[in-house]
Order: sequence, then C-alpha cells, then structure tokens
Amino acid sequence: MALLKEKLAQVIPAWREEVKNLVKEHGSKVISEVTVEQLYGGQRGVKCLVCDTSEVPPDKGLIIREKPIAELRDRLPEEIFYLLCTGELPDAAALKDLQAELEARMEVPSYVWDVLRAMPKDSHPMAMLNTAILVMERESIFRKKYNEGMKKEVFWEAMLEDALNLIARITNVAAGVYRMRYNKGDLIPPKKGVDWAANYVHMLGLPDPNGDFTKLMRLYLTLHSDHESGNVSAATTATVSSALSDLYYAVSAGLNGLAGPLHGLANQECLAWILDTIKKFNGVPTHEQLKNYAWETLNAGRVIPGYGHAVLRITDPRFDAFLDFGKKYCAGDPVFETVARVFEVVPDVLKQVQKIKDPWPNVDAGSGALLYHFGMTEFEYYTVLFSVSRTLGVSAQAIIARAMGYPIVRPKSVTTKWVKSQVTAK
Ligand code: CMX
Repeated sequence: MALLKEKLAQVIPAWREEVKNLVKEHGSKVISEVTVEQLYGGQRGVKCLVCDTSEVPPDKGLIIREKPIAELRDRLPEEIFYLLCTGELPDAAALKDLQAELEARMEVPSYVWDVLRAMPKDSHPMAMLNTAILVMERESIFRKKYNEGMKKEVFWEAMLEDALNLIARITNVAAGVYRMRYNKGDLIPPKKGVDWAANYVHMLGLPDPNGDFTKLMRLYLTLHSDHESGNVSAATTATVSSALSDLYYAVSAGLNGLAGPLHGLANQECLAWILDTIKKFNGVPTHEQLKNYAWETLNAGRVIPGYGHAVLRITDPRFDAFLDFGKKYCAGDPVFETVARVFEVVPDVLKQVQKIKDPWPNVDAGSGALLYHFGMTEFEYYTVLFSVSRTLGVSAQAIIARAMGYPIVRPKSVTTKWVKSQVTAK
C-alpha cells in the first residue's frame, strides 16, 4: 500500500470519531448567523462550510494545516498535497513514495490529445484544460467501484486513486495545452526521476538554463494549492463531489469557476494592466503616472486586477513570497519593477475608495510578471497554472469529504418575498 494511503488509513478513524462526537454533543449550538446584507452579498462571512485542509484568517492569510504559507515556501507542491491530505508533511520515504506514485501514473491517454486537437484553434486554454479533465472521466476508479457496489467507508480510497491519477496527468495535459495552443511544436513526454514541478517545466519546453524557472514553478504550484473552501473553485468542486460525482466531474466544474475574471482569470488581467501602463508611459511609470493611471482605471468603472480580496484584509503573504522571489531573480526587469512600484502606489489609491474593503495586493498581483520574465508571455495561459496547483487542494478536500462521509450539499434558498416578510415581522 502506498505510504500516503497508509497514513490516511491511520488518521481517518480518529477524525471520524472527533466529528461524530462533536455533532452528538453540540449539534444544536449556533455558530453563525446570516444578515440580509450577507444573503444578497455573496454570503460573505457566513460560517457554513467545514474545511480542515487550510484556513484564511483575514489578518494573517493562508495557513495550511496550522502552518503559515510563509513557512512552506521552500516545500515541493507534492509535499503540500501530502500535508493537505494528512495534516503532516511527509518524511523522506513518504515523499519518495508519493513521487514514484505520480511518476507511474503520468501517461495521458491518447484520446485526450485527439479531443484537444479537434477543438477550435482559438479555444481558451482553460476550456482546453477542463475539456481534457472531463474526457478523462471514463478513467474514474470511483465511478467504476461505485457501480460495483463499493461501501461508503472506502469511498475515500477510490477518490485517492482518482486524485493521484489526475494530479499525475494534469501537468502533462497542461503542458500539452500550452504547446498545442501556442504552436510550440511536438508534445514533450514526461521524464523520470524529477519532481512534479520540474517535470512540468520540462514538458512546457521553455528554456531554463540555470533552473530558476523550475524554482518559480515549485513556488507557484505550492502557493496556489489551497485557500480554504469558500472560494468559487473549491466550493464548486465540493458541491459537485458531494453528489458523488467523481473527481473528474468535480474538479473540471471547480476549475471552470477559476476561469472567471474575478477569481483565477485575474492573473492574466493583472499582467495585461501592467503591460498597458508600461506601453502608455514608454517604460517603468513614475509613481505619479501610476497614481493617475489607477484613478483612470477606477473612474472608467474597471477594477484594478490583483488588488482586493473577499476575505483578506492584509497584503496576501503569497504576494510577499512572489515579491521576494522577484527581487532575487528578476531585479531590473521593467515588468517586475512596475509590479513592485504599483504595490507602492495602488493601496493608497484604493484606500480612498470607501466601498473597497481590502486595498492590498492578492496572489495574482505579482505572479504574471515573474512568468513573463522567464519567457511565458502567453498570459491567457496563466490561469491554467493556477488550476494545476489548485487541483492539489480541491482534490485533498474531496478525499477528506468522502472519508468523513459528508452528505450531499443542500442549503436552503429563500424568496425575496420571504425575506421581506421576515424583516417586516421583526
Ligand atoms: N478595484 C476596483 N474596485 C474594487 C477592487 C479593485 N481591485 N476590489 C474591490 N472593488 C470594488 C468591488 O468591485 C465592489 O464594487 P461594487 O460594490 O460597485 O460591486 C466594492 O469594491 C466592494 O468590494 P469588496 O467587498 O471589497 O470585495 P469583494 O469581496 O466584493 O470582491 C474581489 C473581491 C477579489 C472580487 C475584488 O476585490 C476584485 O474584483 N479585485 C480585482 C480582481 C482580482 O484581483 N481578483 C483575484 C482575487 C484572487 C482570487 O480569488 O483568485
């Protein structure tokens, strides 16, 4: 038995017991309320989901299994997956074992490439990625075993199988999307004996003479892996998977949400905004020019991409990690210098707009400039990278949800007429 599966088999019984007792002893206690404003405001702040893989306190940012993301910057993404699933970082043997599992599952069925080749040439890379995930649904172990009468107690084992297959192949698929969509030549097969992110870089085929792009990819895939479960991609994956739709259906659905401009697509829009400013001002803009351009954007009724957050009220620690990386590896690059200068100017502008609750940069504000620096200039593709990483988190969440036997998600909706009757009565 693979070591990750062995570890999960060890920890799951205690988690089940803990939640069973919690519900038994405190099942009727109130932990959150909903105001009318929240009801019509995207349910902000309503505590109605459980997520044990990570949490995002507004004043601290991402914490994975009680470890702040700043402490995990140098970890490999596959170590993060193990941490998300089990609550512990893997030891050397468990990491090696997980890497071997992924390596053994990396081959993408040839029909996936046939389907992608048949798509219109101008398809968005996210539509290509999500189509590829969906066509692989026929590979689902969960669906097969469910149809054979698998018991509920072992749902998680089949989910883990699907997750490992999907995670192993998604870098291969994503690299293939890149090479096909941007006419980069033949697909590059995966190689043996390298870590997950390094293999992705290898299959993308971009030059990486001193390994710095691989370092960025490891960081990128670690930082975007999880962000609790209320965001669009995670909540969607969890809802779809709660219907016992298998992981291919669930992850494809969640990543379709990530393709929205207010969520994962913001990273492509962010770099576009930065490049526009450089073009407009013929180089790295001055502080004054940036301030004026930020106001121009706001006055035109547009958002400044990469700034603001539904939960955070500080500079996103993931942005800090990218900024530090950029200072070390991309100093002097005008695109990176502009990102750094925007950070010096834009928060003060946004603070003056009363309705904006968070004037600080989120994860998307800096990542695009770093990818651009290493030659990945097709910014429509950036959300695919986010998706590859986020697959780690949403898959871990889905494995745990099935292990815990959580039921189908079905909150209650109400009509506006009912809301009116409630508030008038009160
Ligand atoms: N520029 C301009 N206006 C902004 C803004 C920004 N960066 N951030 C928030 N606002 C506006 C909102 O559009 C909203 O305006 P309306 O009331 O007119 O609709 C108002 O301020 C209040 O918004 P909020 O409560 O502060 O933020 P929300 O929780 O509604 O939205 C987010 C959060 C991320 C969608 C928003 O800040 C935004 O659109 N930012 C730019 C896009 C972006 O960077 N998205 C990536 C987020 C990371 C991710 O999830 O992937």
